[in-house]
Amino acid sequence: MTHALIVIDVQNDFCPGGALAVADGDQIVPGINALMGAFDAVILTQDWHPAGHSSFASSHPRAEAFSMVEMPYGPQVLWPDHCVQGSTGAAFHPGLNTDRADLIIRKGFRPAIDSYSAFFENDHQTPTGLEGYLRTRGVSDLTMVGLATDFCVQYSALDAARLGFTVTVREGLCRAIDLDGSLAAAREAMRSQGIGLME
Ligand code: VGL
Ligand code: ZN
Repeated sequence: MTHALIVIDVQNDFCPGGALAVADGDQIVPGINALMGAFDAVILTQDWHPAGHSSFASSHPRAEAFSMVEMPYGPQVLWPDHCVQGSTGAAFHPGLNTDRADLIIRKGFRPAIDSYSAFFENDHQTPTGLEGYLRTRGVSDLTMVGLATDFCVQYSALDAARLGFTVTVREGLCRAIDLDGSLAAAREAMRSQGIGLME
């Protein structure tokens, strides 16, 4: 059994003071660092949007942040500008141990489509390449931690389970945005797909 730790989007913009701050997002950093040594592989994801990305409310006239729009690929939340390529907000939290990472996978870099999942963009079809990387390394089991539980962690975990990986989400090492009950919905969706939810 080969077990990888997938650390989702532990970036400045998702931590207190950032553009799309998740409450207590920074609190998970020491626990994630401490966990890294127990895995055969450590992979970090990095939300990485060009300026003017279509998921930014600022790219849509009169749209408010956290409202919904219909995109060609389905419904999409509009976010404050965040994780712009090369910005301080897009950098990893300075406390995160990035030296231990075997792979850093960036996502959300195509202007017209968002990518919550580490595996597929929000059309659920365009691959990021992570599946091939994991399979060619013989990885069967994934543990996921990071930000945010109800968006990028959930989408990554659901795609991984659908692809046949055995998936555990360590909820104590995740934090949620929780828009309109999205955390409860995410927990239910993950549980129903056989994803292990652990503290
Ligand atoms: C995320 C919203 C927009 C996340 C990324 O990492 O959960 N959420 N971009
Ligand atoms: Zn994003």
